[in-house]
Amino acid sequence: MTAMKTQIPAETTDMEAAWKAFDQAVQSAGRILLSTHENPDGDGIGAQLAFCEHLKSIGKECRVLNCTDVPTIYRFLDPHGWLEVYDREADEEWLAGCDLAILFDLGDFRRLRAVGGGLRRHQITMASIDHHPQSGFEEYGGQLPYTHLILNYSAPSAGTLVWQYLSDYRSEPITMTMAQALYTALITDTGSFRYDNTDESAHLMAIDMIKLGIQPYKVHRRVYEQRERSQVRLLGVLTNHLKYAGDGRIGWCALTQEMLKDVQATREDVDGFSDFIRTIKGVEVAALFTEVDVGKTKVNLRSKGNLAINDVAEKLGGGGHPFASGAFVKQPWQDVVDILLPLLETKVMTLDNSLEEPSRGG
Ligand SMILES: [Mn+2]
Repeated sequence: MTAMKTQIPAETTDMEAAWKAFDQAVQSAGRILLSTHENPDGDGIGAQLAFCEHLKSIGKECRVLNCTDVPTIYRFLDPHGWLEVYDREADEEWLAGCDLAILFDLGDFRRLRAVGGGLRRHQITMASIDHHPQSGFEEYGGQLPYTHLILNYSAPSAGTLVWQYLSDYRSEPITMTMAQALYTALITDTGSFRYDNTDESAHLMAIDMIKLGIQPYKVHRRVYEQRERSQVRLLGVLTNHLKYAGDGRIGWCALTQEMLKDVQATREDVDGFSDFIRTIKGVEVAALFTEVDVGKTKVNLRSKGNLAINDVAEKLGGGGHPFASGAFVKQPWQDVVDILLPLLETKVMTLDNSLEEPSRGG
């Protein structure tokens, strides 16, 4: 359950050279696979779809294969049905013939699941475009398996990196559908410009997307005003079972399979709940435990920004951003709570009674 410690690679120092080499790899490839992490979010999906459209427009054979399906709220970004779930039997041959795989927003290599296995089996050349601390590459002897690494921890989203690439290397203008996908990547990863990763580049990108014709309110409505009733019912369960620890500086909740079933909710409905707990006054750290199956627990951690919590996620075999991280643990949720809460309590003890700052998501 403890993650093997490998050396955390430094971010790309010479971005210009890295993009140039990456572009050459793209230009010389015929068949390209795009993928992102399991349970993909708006950033991974938006980055993939914009890039896929770009590749198709320059005549590349390209498919988007993810190890798990896409949340329904992001379907509107994919009018052509490009997002596919990888099926080893049906897709193995196609994957084996790829010249390049481009991975977005991945963080942990293991989060490619079956797709990662396929890339490994066929030794496909890989490029990673990311803004997460890197982990999960122990199987590669502690070396990142990417031939091309575009890693910038301060990029607000992986979509931002894609925008930078397309702005510099695409000869045609970015299209409306690409802009809409990229804008979705940006707003979902910055909490609509609220998290501490929101910087000048985030707003400059938004301006560019608006100039390209997107209407921000329309995207926001599609992403944030399509809540399933099952999610609203589950929110009721969450608020009823919310607990506090560490003098109110920790807000936490465990959602069991039974609770989900009671309100006919799914795992997808849990999205954003840890961010919600973080918004509570006095709460510095939010922890959400979801029993995804018997003996399997998903942990989401959020921090208001005064305490890094990704080290705690790493202790559970996960990882992420300093203020937004998580882990998937093969233990009953009660055990995970028993392990994690004391760690968080020790952590919040180190805080003095002052600061209150905004925070980030990933
Ligand atoms: Mn991201």
